Amino acid sequence: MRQIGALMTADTTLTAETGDSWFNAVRLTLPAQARVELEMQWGHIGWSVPSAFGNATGSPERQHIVMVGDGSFQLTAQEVAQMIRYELPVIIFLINNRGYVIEIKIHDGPYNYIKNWDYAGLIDVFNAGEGHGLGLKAGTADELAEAITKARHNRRGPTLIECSLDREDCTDDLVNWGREVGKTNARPPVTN
Ligand SMILES: Cc1ncc(C[n+]2csc(CCOP(=O)(O)OP(=O)(O)O)c2C)c(N)n1
Ligand SMILES: [Mg+2]
Repeated sequence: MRQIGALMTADTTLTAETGDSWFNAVRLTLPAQARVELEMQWGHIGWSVPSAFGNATGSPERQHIVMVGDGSFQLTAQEVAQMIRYELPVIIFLINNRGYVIEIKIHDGPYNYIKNWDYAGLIDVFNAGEGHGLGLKAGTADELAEAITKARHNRRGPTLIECSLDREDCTDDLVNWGREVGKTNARPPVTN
């Protein structure tokens, strides 16, 4: 988050997906005029990538950044192909923590552990030999810094940086919020 925060300028728009990306994004200290798009009201997953695509089409003068979890990404992954088609230099931080971590913190169960994908590898599938999308992997802070430098130079298409995180490596805000939501959900139904 320190490295993503350092990318934020007056000309940056960050779109943060439902999941721990929410809690991380709201803790950023932002420069004036920087924009952050969150969709906390409905919280439907899969929103961030197509939303950033539309936003990048409408305001190409801004640098668009996305933070999206692995689970959310699987719903609308194909929209990255649109960014390739329209040569939009969106930087996508794909937070791969191997599952629906926000849901694990509310109510755990086997349905929270999804099939892993080669998210960075997907970009070449979408390029199909003729696009300028870039897929990179980062497992350490140094690898992330290197990937961000490459992303900033890739101006003719999106760059997806797959960031590998431990499942337990989430914000304390998520842990506390999840505990409270879990308690509320567990209330017995009111009977008359
Ligand atoms: C359309 C839709 N389906 C299911 C949900 C329930 N849901 C909320 S968050 C979430 C998982 C998000 O996982 P991920 O994107 O990997 O985020 P993280 O692991 O960072 O929490 C799910 C399934 C939802 N909000 N919207
Ligand atoms: Mg996840």
